[in-house]
Amino acid sequence: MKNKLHLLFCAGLVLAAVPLLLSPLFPTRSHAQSAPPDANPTATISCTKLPDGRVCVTIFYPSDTNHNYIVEYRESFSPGAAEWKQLPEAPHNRGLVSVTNSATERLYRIRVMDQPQKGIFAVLADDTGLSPYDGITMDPTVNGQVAETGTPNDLAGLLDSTDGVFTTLIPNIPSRSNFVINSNQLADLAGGTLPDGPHSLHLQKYDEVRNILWKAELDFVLDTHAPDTFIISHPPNPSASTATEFTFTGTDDLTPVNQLRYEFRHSAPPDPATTNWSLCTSPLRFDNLSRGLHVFEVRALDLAGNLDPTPAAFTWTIDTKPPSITLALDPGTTRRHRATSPPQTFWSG
Ligand SMILES: [Ca+2]
Ligand SMILES: [Ca+2]
Repeated sequence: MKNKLHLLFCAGLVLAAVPLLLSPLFPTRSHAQSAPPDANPTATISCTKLPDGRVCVTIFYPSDTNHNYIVEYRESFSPGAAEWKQLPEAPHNRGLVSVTNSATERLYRIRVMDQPQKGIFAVLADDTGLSPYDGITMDPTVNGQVAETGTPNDLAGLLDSTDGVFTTLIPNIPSRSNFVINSNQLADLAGGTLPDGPHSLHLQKYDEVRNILWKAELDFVLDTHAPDTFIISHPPNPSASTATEFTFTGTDDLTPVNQLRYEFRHSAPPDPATTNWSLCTSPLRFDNLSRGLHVFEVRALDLAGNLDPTPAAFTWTIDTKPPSITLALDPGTTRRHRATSPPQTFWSG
């Protein structure tokens, strides 16, 4: 399910995301502060249901640097029933924010700020795999942004803990700048290697007396291990049928079996046009196959986009001729004869 909705709303843009239903928009009174008169933010919101039942909400908003935008949400549609909270993943002019959650309803809004949004922000540089917004990735590289005024000071990080000792990642980072935290730095934070699985990266930016100025948190799931693929059923070999069906499955370290995807390749040499990989599901049926040699390969694909490097394969030959029969001739003598239709009597002197 994927919906895209647009709303033009002076200064304060309110977006409503209702997972599993159409996403209605509820323009409400603007909560905008003193926005410039030419500020008419236009945004789109889309909801995508993930295989595990969660909903990925993606909001595209302006990325111009002449205005400062802030994306906020609250958990209830009822006015005053819940506080607006800022989406920390949404730097003021990044233009895109995506959040994945199990909330049944959420109301989003975009506001134009009259002051630059301050803070530090972090997102995955390349959220690989089925969804570029689900936080499941084979590449843990983090892109970040510092947006504040003041003197440069250290940016420090801590992985998978909130009460440990933060390690300086970037000394004296400028007060308005972008930064990258690569996999080696993350591995250092992890104490040697960054294992597959869920992680929380906590970032802190300090002032000149080492007080914490800003915090940011980025949750992601690292998956660098490819799944395995298994063919469960296949045609006999040789086969007399030009139609057949395969069933197959796979296993992965992190992606549940029912969320694995599969690609297949079927080739019947010497036809090279049939050797592209295509997405498929099990069971997979083939009809009107030609006589001769066939090769079927299937490989699993996990949610992070890792492909099984050793696809499961099955080779078989289709022979549509009736089976040969043996005719008894003279006592003690047999001759092989390939039957035709209808069978003919064969005599030999
Ligand atoms: Ca992903
Ligand atoms: Ca995996």
